[in-house]
Amino acid sequence: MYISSISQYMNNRLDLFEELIEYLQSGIYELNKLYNVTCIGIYNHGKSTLLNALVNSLDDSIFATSDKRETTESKAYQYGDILWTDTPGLNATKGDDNVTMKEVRKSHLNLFAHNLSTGGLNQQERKFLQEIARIWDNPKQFLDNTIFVLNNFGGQDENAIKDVEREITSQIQTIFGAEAKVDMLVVSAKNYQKGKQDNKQMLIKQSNIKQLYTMIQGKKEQFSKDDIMSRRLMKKLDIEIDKRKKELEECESDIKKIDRELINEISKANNKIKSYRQGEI
Ligand SMILES: Nc1nc2c(ncn2[C@@H]2O[C@H](COP(=O)(O)OP(=O)(O)O)[C@@H](O)[C@H]2O)c(=O)[nH]1
Ligand SMILES: [Mg+2]
Repeated sequence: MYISSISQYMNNRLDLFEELIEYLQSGIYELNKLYNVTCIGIYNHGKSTLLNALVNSLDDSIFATSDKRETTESKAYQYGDILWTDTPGLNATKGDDNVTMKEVRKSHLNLFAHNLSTGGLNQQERKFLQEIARIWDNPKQFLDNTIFVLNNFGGQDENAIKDVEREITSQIQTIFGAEAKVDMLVVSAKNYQKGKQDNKQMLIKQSNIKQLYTMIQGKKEQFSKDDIMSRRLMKKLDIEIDKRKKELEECESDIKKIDRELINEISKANNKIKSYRQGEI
């Protein structure tokens, strides 16, 4: 009984270390993984078209676009050294929101696509941001890693654009705090695609897609500098190691218990032998 307990203890110990090694390996995988840019937003606000423009898919062939609800699952596509991910529209269904939330958790940078001609953020968009502000460990970090992309479908005039920008900034600050810094850019993905197809430099320039691309690259470089992922990983590792330590301490206390039981057994056996010698048995 004693020997088998010891071997069980050793096996437990080995299992724990194996788990820890697996965990470290998954961490290394995470560090090596591509920079992930995820596009989120309400259905039909131009998410897929925006991603097509960013990956130079001028005929919308990479990310499905349509007036129908087209994207019901996420789709990821590598272009350059970035993994671009399209998500289902917010609040099309509850399941879609969960898919999107999972993608946002994995992503390094979010593009929050919003159709400018609808005015400020609607209730569904605010609800999604409120949920993030409620459940995120560090909601400010979400904002640092998010660009609000206002899709200018209808060529709104400058004053109307300024009004919407102000309204959205104030809506975001209501949710994330008055000090919250909001990265925002007005773009026209369709104009970019048209400009590229017809070689119209003015359309390309005014579409702001290149500025958005530069902003994304800037965020990416900042990310490598800060090495957020490795800091996140170190924090996770600390927690994991603490957990393992606790489990090992429990094993140790089990071993001590077995020790005490063994000593007890030995002294019982000793007493029996003594009694035997004294002719009591
Ligand atoms: N005029 C115009 N239409 C756009 C623009 N971006 C998207 N659309 C159209 O809006 C509709 C929805 O776009 P889509 O990218 O599928 O939106 P998603 O549901 O958010 O992915 C499609 O018919 C697009 O052609 C744009 O910049 N300008
Ligand atoms: Mg779509």
